[in-house]
Amino acid sequence: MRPNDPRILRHRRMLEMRAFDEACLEALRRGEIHGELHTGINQEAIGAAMAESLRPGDAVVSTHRNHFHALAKGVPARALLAEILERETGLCRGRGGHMHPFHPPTNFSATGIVGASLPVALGYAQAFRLRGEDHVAVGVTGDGGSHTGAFHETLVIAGARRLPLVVLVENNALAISVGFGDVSPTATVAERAGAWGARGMLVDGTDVDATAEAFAAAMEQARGGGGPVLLEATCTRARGHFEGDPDTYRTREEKRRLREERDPIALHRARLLAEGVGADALDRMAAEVRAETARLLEAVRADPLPDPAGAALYLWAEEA
Ligand SMILES: Cc1ncc(C[n+]2csc(CCOP(=O)(O)OP(=O)(O)O)c2C)c(N)n1
Repeated sequence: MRPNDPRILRHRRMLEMRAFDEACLEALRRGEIHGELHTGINQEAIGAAMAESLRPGDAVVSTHRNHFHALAKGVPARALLAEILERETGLCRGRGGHMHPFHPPTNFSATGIVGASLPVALGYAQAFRLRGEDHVAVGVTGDGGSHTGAFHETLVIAGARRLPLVVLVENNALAISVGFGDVSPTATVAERAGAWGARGMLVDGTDVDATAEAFAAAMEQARGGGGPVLLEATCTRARGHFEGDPDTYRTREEKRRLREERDPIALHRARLLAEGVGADALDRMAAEVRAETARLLEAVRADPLPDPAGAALYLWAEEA
């Protein structure tokens, strides 16, 4: 197994993302995270695929389920985890928490307001155009967000101006408890793209190889001046909408089936094994990633919490 083999790197990235969210779950259980936590478990293939085609100057604006997109954009894992654990060493000094990580050096941000990531990404795309830069803005949303007015307004402007924007829809078929099929007028989100003069693409977001290829093609088109792309990646959500969601709108059997049949890491592992990669080598890599993430969590735990006396800091921009 060559560690620089792109197939192995993809696999490792997925393992790192899952281990990251498992570390968040552990921290939540120990009372180290307050407020809501939305994990991306079972959606790792999309984040890992994004990481390959994003460049430093590109922008990513994500959602409440943002950890993997941040890691894909190159946001430092330590400062991200520290933000989630509300530490002074976090991206926003512990004031933003898991739904509001901001990292200007990598042009990464997120919002907990459904659909609101997209106009912000549009703003990045317009700025890149005005400055004559060949960067691409990626706005991420879930399928629920694809029904919002902001989604439509963003694509109207991006289509009319041929802006360098990729709208990435992570379609896990649920918006909290609402099934995609119960509320969507179309069978897919991607097929709506023509209405905005965008290219529509649909990919199986549990297949990391196919998703990496699709995301690369979307980025290439947007970067090359070909106008916006609406890329829909289908996937499944293994856990409740947030930690604490009783998740009674799905049967146990259905959840078991999703975990067993649509886990992107298990699917990719099976493909690598079939291609001749050794099981031992993959197990070693998984153990290594788990150990690295455990060390990361330990390090973040030792970081200080914000001083309550500073609660009113950073609320207003200072005059220059
Ligand atoms: C404007 C707005 N309306 C409602 C909510 C409450 N809310 C949070 S997440 C969510 C569902 C989002 O579903 P989807 O976009 O499919 O993303 P997923 O959670 O499946 O990743 C809702 C309704 C919100 N955060 N913002």
